[in-house]
Amino acid sequence: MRRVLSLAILAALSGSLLATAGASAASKGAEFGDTCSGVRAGAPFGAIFERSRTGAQLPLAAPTSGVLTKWIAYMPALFPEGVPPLTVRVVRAIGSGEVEVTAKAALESLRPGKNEFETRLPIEAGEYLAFGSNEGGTIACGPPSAEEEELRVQVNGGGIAGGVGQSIPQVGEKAAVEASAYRVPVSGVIEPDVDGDGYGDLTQDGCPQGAEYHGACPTLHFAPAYTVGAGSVQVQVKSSAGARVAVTGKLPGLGTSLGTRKTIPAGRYTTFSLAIPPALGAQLRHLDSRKSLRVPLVARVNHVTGNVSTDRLTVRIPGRHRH
Ligand SMILES: [Ca+2]
Repeated sequence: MRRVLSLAILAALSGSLLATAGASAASKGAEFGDTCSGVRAGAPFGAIFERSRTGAQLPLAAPTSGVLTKWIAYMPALFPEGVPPLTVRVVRAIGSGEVEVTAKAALESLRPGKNEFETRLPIEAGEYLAFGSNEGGTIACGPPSAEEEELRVQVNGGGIAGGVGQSIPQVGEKAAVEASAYRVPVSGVIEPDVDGDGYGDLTQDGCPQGAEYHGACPTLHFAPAYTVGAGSVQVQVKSSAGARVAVTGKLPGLGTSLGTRKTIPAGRYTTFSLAIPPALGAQLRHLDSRKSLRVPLVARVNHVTGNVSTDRLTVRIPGRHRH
């Protein structure tokens, strides 16, 4: 079975285009691809992607690494018959004549006009969206018209195999690419994934500060009451979600700290026992029992950056020197 991918080739991006993509990424993700309207079925490939095109409005390849959160297909007003469900494959160019499929979205039944589909696929800068089906057959915007050719709109794209009965590559597979001049009516939206959990940080990830959570980040609360014993201080902490929590305190001027950590369940106060270190014990023995030492404590969820999953409590530890 012959596998041929048709790839489109991509024009160099100007600095201003890149700057625009970066600015929009801050709020709603960066769009890339081609927004041309599909006009024809039966491009002789099972999947096609655009690599370069003179005058492209958007980057044709993913401008950054992150998560593909949406793909958009611009279909003809008169939708052709016999088009199978379509999807996008994320493809990475290997040299000029081959690609590897790194991810694939779900197959979708398309309708006339603009079609938008939510997805969640890892994507790296420089990868392309190849538009096609599972069984051969796709829709393209068509090669440049004679008029466009006069304006030197050149598309360098790639077609991946796909006559009827030919399979096209699945995730992890490679395919040869055959050059084509088709534009591809597909764009994608990419969001950053700073914590690397596979959820787009702008719209999919409720806790982009930590890879262990993609719902809301846990919130922590100290109980206001605490107990000071001979050798330790007991405080209570609860979390909105099960979490590995560290409670620590700095002792200014003593060059030491106190702290402990444990995994706690959601919604229930759990006791943390903080051993009083020798240096603090020594200081307390010299401190008048009518006075106390203020020790600021902080509770944090492990591996969640910033202050979103923290709480603070200052405990007062009485002196132990009696007259
Ligand atoms: Ca994320």
